[in-house]
Amino acid sequence: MLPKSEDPIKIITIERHILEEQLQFPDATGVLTQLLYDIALAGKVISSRTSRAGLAEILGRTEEVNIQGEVVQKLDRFADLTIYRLNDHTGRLAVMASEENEHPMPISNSPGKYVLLYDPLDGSSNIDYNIPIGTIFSIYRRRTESGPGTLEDCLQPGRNLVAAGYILYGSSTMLVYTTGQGVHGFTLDPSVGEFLLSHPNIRIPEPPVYFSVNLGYRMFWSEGVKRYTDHLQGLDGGMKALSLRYVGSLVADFHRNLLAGGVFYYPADFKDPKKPQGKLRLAYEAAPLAFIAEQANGYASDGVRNILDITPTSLHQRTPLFIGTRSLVEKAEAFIREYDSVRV
Ligand code: AHM
Ligand code: MG
Repeated sequence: MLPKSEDPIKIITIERHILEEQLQFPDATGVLTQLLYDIALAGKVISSRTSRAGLAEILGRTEEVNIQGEVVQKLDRFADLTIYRLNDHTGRLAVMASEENEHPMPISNSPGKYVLLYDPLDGSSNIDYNIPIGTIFSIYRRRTESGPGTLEDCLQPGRNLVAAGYILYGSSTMLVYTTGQGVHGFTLDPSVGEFLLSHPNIRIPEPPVYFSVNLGYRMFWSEGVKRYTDHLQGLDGGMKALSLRYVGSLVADFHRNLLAGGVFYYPADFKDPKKPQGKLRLAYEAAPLAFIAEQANGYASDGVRNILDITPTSLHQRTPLFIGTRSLVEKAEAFIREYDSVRV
């Protein structure tokens, strides 16, 4: 028996949380709720596999090269198929698209009203080294009226997002999501197989602590980005130096800065002088995290514009990305405005 003065601990499962959020919308049909359950389930399945990634039957590469020109890891393929198969028959989606597939995957069998874009296993170059990796997901309403969804349904600005989130496979597995009602984080309790609310109403704290960037590529950056980096390091005397953290898994780097305060950036670079571009993809990496950042009082930009205002023109379009504490992202925009005549 609990002593009278002590409140019982309130255990909120992800199912309960999503359902309670749904109750705030009297017109809600429950379809989005079910879709989020399905994604949480996919997260549990992928988590159970990633936690065994060191085992011989899983670790290693397939022979395939994906649309990005990268060797597909077996776990990438597993995560991609898991999400697809858990969602292709439910009647909730019109179309899906993922980093691992060149074209959208329309749902022909009783298509539904939502669109799911996902990066099944982001940071997969880290798989072999036991470094956290993540799944990123975005949900839109379809634009087309009926029938299987199309590319047009997938190419929407982040501003239209209905829900977005990520699952981080780290020292524990966490699912963080928003439906535009704040950002909420859940930790998977592996003993019961449930995501439990552990981080309600996440807001990026002040003052910021970290900056996260691949400093090894400094030589390829624009003048504005170099000077911005000097600024964050306290080299121009404009601010106290931030601490540097970068693991090379976007979800992990973003998550740390969401909880601690800071900025992650992957700028345009001039490795190919004729074609400056970032590495990260607008539709299924930058936009969903931008929605989460904004809901947590942060901001995301491509250096010039709000990421959420950009309409992708192709599924795998890349974008520079600056994301995290609002004041730090706005500072990046200011440096780029001042020093970069060329739009990067
Ligand atoms: P991926 O989608 O192929 O895994 O690549 C994206 C990853 C991000 O998670 C991470 O931020 C970035 O690539 C790291 O790139 P780099 O190794 O150039 O620093
Ligand atoms: Mg990725």
